[in-house]
Amino acid sequence: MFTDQKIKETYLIMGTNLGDRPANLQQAIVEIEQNIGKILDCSSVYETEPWGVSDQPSFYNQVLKVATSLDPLQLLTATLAIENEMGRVRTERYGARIIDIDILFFDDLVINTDQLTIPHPRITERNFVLAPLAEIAPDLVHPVSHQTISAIWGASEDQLGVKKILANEL
Ligand code: PH2
Ligand code: MG
Ligand code: MG
Repeated sequence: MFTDQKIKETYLIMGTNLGDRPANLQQAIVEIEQNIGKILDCSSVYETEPWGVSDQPSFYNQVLKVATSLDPLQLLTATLAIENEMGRVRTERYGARIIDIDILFFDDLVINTDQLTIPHPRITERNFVLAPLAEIAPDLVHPVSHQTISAIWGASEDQLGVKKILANEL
């Protein structure tokens, strides 16, 4: 009944650019609620220009705030299991995928191991992360740079486009 397993707040980003992108996000949300924890908040869906490898379809990206009792490695394992279960096949780095689920933050923890880097090391370079994250967590303080997300988003030098998709367009 009582456990000392504290509930943590984690921010995840989902990305998809193959198949039925809205359906892929919906399925991932169901899997996350079943396997990771309660979704406390979610951003709008954004259609975003592909970062890293430009010759591929545009992405749909969405950020979730999730309450979880998993530890960081268990969370990583759970996200990879959902990706596999949804049929993700890994080809080239930054290439097209049915679903990608990345850990952005885990409370204010800082981890640097071979398996896992938290906060995600490329948040600051990516409008496709910053736009949805700033929508739901503008005042969140990055535990390494100590800047708020809205300040980081305001200073972003990424040129790639991000467009909020209205609910009736999904
Ligand atoms: N994910 C990548 C590489 N490039 N570009 C966009 N717009 N959105 C993504 O989710 C994305 C990307 C690797 O994970
Ligand atoms: Mg990724
Ligand atoms: Mg990933």
